[in-house]
Amino acid sequence: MQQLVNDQLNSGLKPPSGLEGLDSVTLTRFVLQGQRKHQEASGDLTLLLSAVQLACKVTETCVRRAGIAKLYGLAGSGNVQGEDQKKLDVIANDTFKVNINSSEKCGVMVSEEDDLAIVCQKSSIDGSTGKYAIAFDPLDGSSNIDANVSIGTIFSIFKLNDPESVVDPESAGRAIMQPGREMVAAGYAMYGSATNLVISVGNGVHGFTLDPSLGEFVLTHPDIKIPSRGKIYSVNEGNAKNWDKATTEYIQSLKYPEEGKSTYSLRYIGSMVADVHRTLFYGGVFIYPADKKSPTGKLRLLYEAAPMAFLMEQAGGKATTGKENILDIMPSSIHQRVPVYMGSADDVADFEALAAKYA
Ligand code: AHM
Ligand code: MG
Repeated sequence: MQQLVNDQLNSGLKPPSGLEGLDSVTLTRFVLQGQRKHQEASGDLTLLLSAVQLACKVTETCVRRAGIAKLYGLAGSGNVQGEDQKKLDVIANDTFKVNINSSEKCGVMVSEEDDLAIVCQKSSIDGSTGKYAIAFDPLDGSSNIDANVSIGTIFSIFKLNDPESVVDPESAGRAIMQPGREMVAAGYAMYGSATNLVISVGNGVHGFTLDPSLGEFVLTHPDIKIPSRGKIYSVNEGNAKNWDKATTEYIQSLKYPEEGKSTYSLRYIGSMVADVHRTLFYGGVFIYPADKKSPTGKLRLLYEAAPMAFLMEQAGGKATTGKENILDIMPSSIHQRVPVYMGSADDVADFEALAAKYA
């Protein structure tokens, strides 16, 4: 073993041939190495991402033990959206809030589960406010929890323009309301058959898988690129009677294509994280439209639509509301909902052409 370590050191830290598997790129190493390339970087984003990473690991442990520890079912409270909160929703929310707050690198938090924006604790060293803001959905797809279907966490991180102006929930909310294009990092964790953490800090999209034996996220999918066209569409088709003309005609065109073209397959899990994850890897479109019952759609801009749009664009895909690029929207409230059409660039472009026709 000592010889192996010596060989590794002597070869400039490259693992000896045949032993490359020993050289896992962990998320921590990946982020630290990325930060070292920026001389001016203070390491604050690295520390914040490390808090997010830890919260994902704690949440995944709770998800895996949920059946045994009796964590399925309702917590007996409702959230800001008027939805029942599951026990795991509440645990995940507390986990993310506590870990992010303790990092002292974040001035503002917005959670799907909390009505108001949260002002984070100031630095215990110099009393300054953390320079980042984070919006997160701690446990997305919670209607799937009890059936043991994949669920996840989604987050977006922004830089605060004026951290010291954050004094109360109102100023905190104003400070985080920035267009998605201003995001410095976005990602999601998926608690599925394996746990993945897919992240972008604006230099492509990189996928990590939790190695349960190490307790570390290991780089397994560097530089993910979405195919320019796919063969799958993903939408809750049960709402079809309430769709607008562009959505109806678009889905019809996938099911009844012109002569010589193949039909698309339908896949819909009902967990955005899982549906978007599959779309990133296989291509196609994920859609949650506005409809007659939900005129602005269901998914929330700051912690669902925008971070996933950021990842899509970083992977070479597109994301639109049908009227505008999701990353260009200036939020008007922290829990704002928007229609979502995202995925392979050519597929989304086909929908945009129909949206323009009916505009
Ligand atoms: P949630 O944040 O309350 O879990 O709701 C968001 C979820 C998304 O994960 C998913 O894409 C969508 O709701 C599914 O909604 P529906 O059941 O209406 O198809
Ligand atoms: Mg959600």
